[in-house]
Amino acid sequence: MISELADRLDRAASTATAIPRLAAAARLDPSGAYDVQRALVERRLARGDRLTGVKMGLTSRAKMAQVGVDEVIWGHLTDGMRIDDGGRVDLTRLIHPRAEPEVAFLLSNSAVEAVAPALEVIDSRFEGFDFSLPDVIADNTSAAGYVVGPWRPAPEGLDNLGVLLEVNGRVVQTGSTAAILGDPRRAFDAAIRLAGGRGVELRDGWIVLAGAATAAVPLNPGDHVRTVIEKLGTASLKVG
Ligand code: OOG
Ligand code: MG
Repeated sequence: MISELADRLDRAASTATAIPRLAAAARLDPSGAYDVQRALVERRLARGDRLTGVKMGLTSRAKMAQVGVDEVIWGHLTDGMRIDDGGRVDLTRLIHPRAEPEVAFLLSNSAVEAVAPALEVIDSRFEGFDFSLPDVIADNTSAAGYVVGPWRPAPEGLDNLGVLLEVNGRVVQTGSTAAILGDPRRAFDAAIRLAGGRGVELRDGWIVLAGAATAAVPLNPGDHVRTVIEKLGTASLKVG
């Protein structure tokens, strides 16, 4: 059953076709949903993708409220999801993508080596971007792409930095890194703990996305999306 559910999600992502929710009918609990997520990611790895890190999700109230799920979740990142800073997102390969501002951590010796402003592109494989907790876990927490801006050593306080999300030069969301579990470093610690609890040891060179500080915004053709994070700088993408 795990494998059949992973196949359904894998097909939805690779054909950019939304599917109905699947967790309730399959009686998936969060733990079973992480098994599906693992099987889904393994299909990507079998096609040549490499793991590049993990992402935390629903670490802020703004995100929990937007999707109606209020538990912290995590997913896998692979190199196939990487978008260069300033690079292009191909809308034809996605269903109903959204972008959100993130803080990225670079891992070395189980600790934070550097931080960067980042954008995540999320694209739920479920119709209407509508899901339960086990659905979104099984769907690799809607992961679809990520952009990392310039790395820098972590500044002293990371816990109250202003966050802007701009589309075509207009500010569409504002927030603070304080929205991320009070301090994005807590999301980093949670990533090590939660992934570790499922047998995934974070490796040197991996990145951790802390989870968005604001709600996500839909991507439209021609959009230029940029996040500006106080003290960290900017990361951007273009929608092609
Ligand atoms: C789930 C993924 C949440 C975040 O940063 O909170 C997430 C979703 O919103 O579809 O990536
Ligand atoms: Mg995110």
